[in-house]
Amino acid sequence: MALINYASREINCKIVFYGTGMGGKTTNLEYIHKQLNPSIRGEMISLNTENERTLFFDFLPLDLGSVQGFRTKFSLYTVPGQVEYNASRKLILNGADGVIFVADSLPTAMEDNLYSLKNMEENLAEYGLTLDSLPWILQYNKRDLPDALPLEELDRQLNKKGVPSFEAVATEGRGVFATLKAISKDVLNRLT
Ligand SMILES: Nc1nc2c(ncn2[C@@H]2O[C@H](COP(=O)(O)OP(=O)(O)OP(=O)(O)O)[C@@H](O)[C@H]2O)c(=O)[nH]1
Ligand SMILES: [Mg+2]
Repeated sequence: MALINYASREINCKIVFYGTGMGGKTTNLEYIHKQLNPSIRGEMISLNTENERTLFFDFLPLDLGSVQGFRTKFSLYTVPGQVEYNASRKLILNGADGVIFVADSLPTAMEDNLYSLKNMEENLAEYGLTLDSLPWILQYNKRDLPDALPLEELDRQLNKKGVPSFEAVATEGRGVFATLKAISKDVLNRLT
């Protein structure tokens, strides 16, 4: 749940980038960090393995300024996608106000996408949440690759709930802010 402090008129929201290993979650965050003015964003913290895979999480704080008289802050987190780091994924999902599920568009990643989505559902269930009770959206990443699956196929397999979905090329920043804006709007709408 978002933390709303009426005394200091502050709102804190937590957005989590979830999805399979190597799908592009950290790349999304790096792009956001690179593009935003330092007056809006804080420092990005990444805890990596020696080969640049996320070990525990990435974290990027944003200060969006005043929204309807409340100073509005977002904390962006990525989970480690590698299967063996589920304890971390579960911990990071705790208290999430919204999730961007980053799916890898490659045919060879479909099984991993499905596994990760199921894993997210299981981890949410541990907190008494479901895919219907939490705002979440899909990002189909790596659209630049020639063998990327058609959108209809990704939708058919991953979007049984019919949530909003966005195409992206995180390495070039394509679709990154569209995805972030969509989930932010969703999360803020739930508060009002
Ligand atoms: N071609 C292409 N490569 C991408 C894209 N987005 C990310 N990558 C590459 O995919 C690899 C993995 O990206 P990461 O952002 O580290 O993936 P991750 O989801 O954070 O992976 P974990 O931390 O292991 O969960 C990197 O080599 C990226 O450069 C994209 O849109 N297109
Ligand atoms: Mg990562």
